[in-house]
Amino acid sequence: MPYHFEKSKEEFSRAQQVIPGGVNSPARAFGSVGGEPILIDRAEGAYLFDIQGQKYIDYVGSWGPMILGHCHPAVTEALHKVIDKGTSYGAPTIAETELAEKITHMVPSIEKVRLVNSGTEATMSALRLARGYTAREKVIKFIGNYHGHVDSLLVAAGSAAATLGVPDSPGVTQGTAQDTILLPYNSSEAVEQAFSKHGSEIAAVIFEPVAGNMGCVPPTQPFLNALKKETYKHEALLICDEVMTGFRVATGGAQQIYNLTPDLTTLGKIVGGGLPVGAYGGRAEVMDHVLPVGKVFQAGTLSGNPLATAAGLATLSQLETNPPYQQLEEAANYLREGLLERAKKEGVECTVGQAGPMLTLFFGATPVQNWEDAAKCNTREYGKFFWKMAERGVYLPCSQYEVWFLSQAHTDDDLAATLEAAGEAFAQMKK
Ligand code: KE4
Repeated sequence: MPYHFEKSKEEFSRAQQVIPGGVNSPARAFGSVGGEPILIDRAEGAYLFDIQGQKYIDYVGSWGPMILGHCHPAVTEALHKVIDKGTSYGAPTIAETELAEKITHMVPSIEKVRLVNSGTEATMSALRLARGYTAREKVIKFIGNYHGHVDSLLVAAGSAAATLGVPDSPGVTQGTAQDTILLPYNSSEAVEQAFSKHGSEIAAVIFEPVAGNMGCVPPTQPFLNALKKETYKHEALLICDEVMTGFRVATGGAQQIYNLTPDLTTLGKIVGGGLPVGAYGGRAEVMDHVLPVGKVFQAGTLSGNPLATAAGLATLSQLETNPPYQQLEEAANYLREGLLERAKKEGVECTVGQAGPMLTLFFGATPVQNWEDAAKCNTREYGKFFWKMAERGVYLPCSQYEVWFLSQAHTDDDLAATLEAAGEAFAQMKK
C-alpha cells in the first residue's frame, strides 16, 4: 500500500501561514520535485518517521550531519550528560577546547580553528579573513558550488539556489557580487586564465573539494593541480569548503583523499553531530589575524555552545575510533551498480556521480563534470522518481542537485530494499 500524505498536507498549509513557504530552509521546500514536504515526527538509526507514523529509509540525514545515524547512543548520552548543567554560558568552556583539539588532530592542515553556528557563518568568516589577511578584494568561486547564503557567494550557487533556478538572489548588491569571479568547476584552464588576468587582486579561491550542491561531482586532478599551483604562485589563499565533505569522505575530509593542504578549511554539518556547529580554521599564522589576536572581526553569541560541542565531540570521537568510510563507500558502490542496472533494464537514462560514500543519481545521458552538464539533467524525471521512492518508504533528497547521504546505520537490507523500490519506480516511470 503506497504511502499517503494528507496529514503532512494539512500541517504544511498551517506552517505556510506563519513561515515563508512553510519551511525554514528552501532546500526542504520540494520546489523542484513538486508536491508538498513530508513532515517528520522522529528519527532513529537510518530511518525517519513522518507525522503519520510512516517509516522511511533516510538518504538525506539532515543534509549530511547524521553520518552515525539518528539518535546514536554516544551522541544522546553526551547530550544527557550536559543538558542539566545549563544550555549556554557566553563564556569559554573546556568542551570548546576539546572539540578544537579534536578538529586540529583529525584535519592536520587546521592548526587553529574558530567555532561558529553554521556552514554559512564559517564560509562568510573565512572569506572575510582571507580578504583581511591578503588586503585583496576579489574571490574566485565555481558555478554550481554552494557555500551557504553569504551575499558575495550567493552568485551562481548550487543547492536550493540552483534547484529553484535563482542562482543570483535578489538582495545581493552589484557591489557585493562584482568582486566574485565565477568559473566553471573542474576547468584548470579557467583557473589559469583568471589568475593571469587578476592574480594580484585575488584574496582567495573557495571551492568544494568534492562538489555536492550540483549533485555529486568529483574534482579532476588537473583542476586540483591548477588550484594549488595558481594560489601558491599568486599568494592567494586556498579555501576548502568541507562543510559537506568534512568527516564525510574520510576522517581528514576530502583534503586527505586528494592530498590537499588548503590555507583555510570550512566545516559544518557532521562537526556538530546534528546540532548547530560550523567552524573555520587553518594555518595559525592566518588564523591569528582574527579578533581578538588580530583585527579581522568575527563573533557569535552561541558559538561553541555546550550542547552543540558535546554532540560534535561525541560524533567526531566515534568517527575517529570506529571509521565507517569503507562501509559507506561499499554501500555507495552497491547502490550505484544496482541503480544503473535497474535504470538500464527499464530504459531510463541515468548516470551516477560518486566520490567514495557520496553519490547522486543523475537523470540524463551526460556524465556530470560541472554545472553546465548538471543543468542538462531531466529534473522532471527526477521529481517522478523521488515521489515513487517516497511512496515506497525511501526518503531521497528533494532535488536532483543534492547528494544521497548514507550513514553507519544503513543495513544491507535497507540497501536491498532501496534497490527493489528503485526497480519498481523505474518500471512505473516508463508507463
Ligand atoms: P549551512 O549554513 O546550511 O550550515 O551550510 C552552508 C553550506 C556551506 N558549504 C557547503 C559545501 C554546503 O553544502 C552547505 C549547505 N548544504 C546544503 C545542502 N546541500 C544545506 C541544506 C539547506 O540549505 O537546508
